[in-house]
Amino acid sequence: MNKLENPIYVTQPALPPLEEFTELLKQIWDNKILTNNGPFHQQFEKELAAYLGVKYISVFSNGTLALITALQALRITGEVITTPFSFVATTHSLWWNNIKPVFADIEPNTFNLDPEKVEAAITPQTTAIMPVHVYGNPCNLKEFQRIADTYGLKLIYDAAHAFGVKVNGDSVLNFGDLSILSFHATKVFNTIEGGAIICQDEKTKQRIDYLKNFGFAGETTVIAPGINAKMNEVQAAYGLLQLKYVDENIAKRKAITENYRKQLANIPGIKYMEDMAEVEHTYSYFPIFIDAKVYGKTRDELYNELKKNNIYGRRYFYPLISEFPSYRGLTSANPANLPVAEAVAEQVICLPIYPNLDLESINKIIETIKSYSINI
Ligand code: T4K
Repeated sequence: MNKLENPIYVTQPALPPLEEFTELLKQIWDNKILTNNGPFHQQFEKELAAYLGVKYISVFSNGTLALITALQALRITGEVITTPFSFVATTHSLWWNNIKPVFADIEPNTFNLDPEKVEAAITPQTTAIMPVHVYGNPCNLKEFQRIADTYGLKLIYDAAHAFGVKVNGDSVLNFGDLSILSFHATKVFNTIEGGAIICQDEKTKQRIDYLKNFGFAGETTVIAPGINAKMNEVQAAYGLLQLKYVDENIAKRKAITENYRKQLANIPGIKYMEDMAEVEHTYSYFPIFIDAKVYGKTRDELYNELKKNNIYGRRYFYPLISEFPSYRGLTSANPANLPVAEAVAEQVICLPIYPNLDLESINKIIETIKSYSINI
C-alpha cells in the first residue's frame, strides 16, 4: 500500500525508545514495587516539577480523575462556572462531584471562557470558576484572578492542552489555585494514560496525595472518601523517559504548525490561530475555522472530504458540552446564552499534528483543502 493510502489520524502518540523502556521495566521487575508512590512515581514528580517550572505536582492515573480530585481537594460545592467549548471530561468532573455546571460563553479569538460572561453568571451559589486553556492558549489569567479575588471564588484551570506552556517566561500552571494536566496518549506529553494536579503549597499537595489514595493519611487514618487515582510505576517510568524527548517533540510540532500556517495563508475562508507574543506555545492542536460562505463548502463537507482522502481531522469541540443530554436541560445551556461557542463549534476542524507527521502527509492535507475550495 502506498504510504499516503494509510490513514492520517488527528494525532499519533510519540513513544520513547523501546530499549530504554525495557531497561526501566527490568528495574520494576526486580524490585516488585508496582504502584502506591513507588520510586519511579517519586522521581517522576520531582523531574516533572523541575521541567514544568512548578513547585508542587501530584501525578494521577488520568486527567479526568485529577479534575474530580481537584474539586474535592478544595471542597467545591454549589455552582461552578465553566466553558461549553471543551472535552466533555471538564464538565463531567463537576457532575461526579454533584456540582451544578453553569456555562458561560467564550471569546471569539482565543476560544477560551470570556471573563465578562463569567462575571455576569455569578450567583450566591457560585464557589469556583473552571476555565480551560483551549488548544493550549492561555486564558485571560489576570481577569480571572481579579474575578476570583473580588467574589471570593476558587480558580481551577483545566490545563489538559497546556503542557509546557509559558506566559512571560512563567509556567501557565502557576496561575489560579489549581491546574490540571492530562498525559493521555493523544497529548503533547503522554504517559499512555495519566494526568496531574499542580498546586501552590505543600499542605494542598499533601491533601491531594491523600485523596488520590482513598483518603489514607497513614495506615489507619482515612481523612475523606478519596478515590484510587494513583499513577502506577510503569506509567511513571515511561513518563520519565518521555521527559527526555519532549523538547524535541515540541520543536517538531512547532515546525509542522509553521508549515501549515504558511501553506494555508492564501486559502480564502480558512482561518487559523497565530502565536501570542508573550506565550511560549507547545502546539498541542492545529485547529482551522471554516467560513463556509467564503470557502464555498461547509465545515462538515470539508471534514467528510478529508475523510474520503484518508485524513481523519477531528471536530474538537463539536458538539458543545452543553448540547449533550446530561447538560442540555440547564438554563445556561440554552444556545442563546452561548452564541460564540455555538458558531465556533460549527466551524472548527483540528488538523492532524504529531511529531512524526511527514511533509508528504502535510502536503496531501493542504492539497485536499485547497482543491476542495470553490475559490481556488
Ligand atoms: N480536559 C480536557 C480539556 C481534555 O481535552 C481532556 C482529554 C481531559 C480533560 C481529560 O483527560 P484524560 O482523562 O483523557 O487524561 C481524546 C482523548 O481520549 C482525550 O484524552 C482528550 N482530552 C480528547 C480531546 O481527545 P478522542 O475520543 O477524540 O480520542 P480517540 O481515541 O478518538 O483518538 C484520536 C486519534 O488519535 C485516533 O483516531 C487515533 C489516534 N490515537 C489514539 C490513541 C488513544 C493513536 O494513534 N493511538 C492511541 O493510543 O478523545
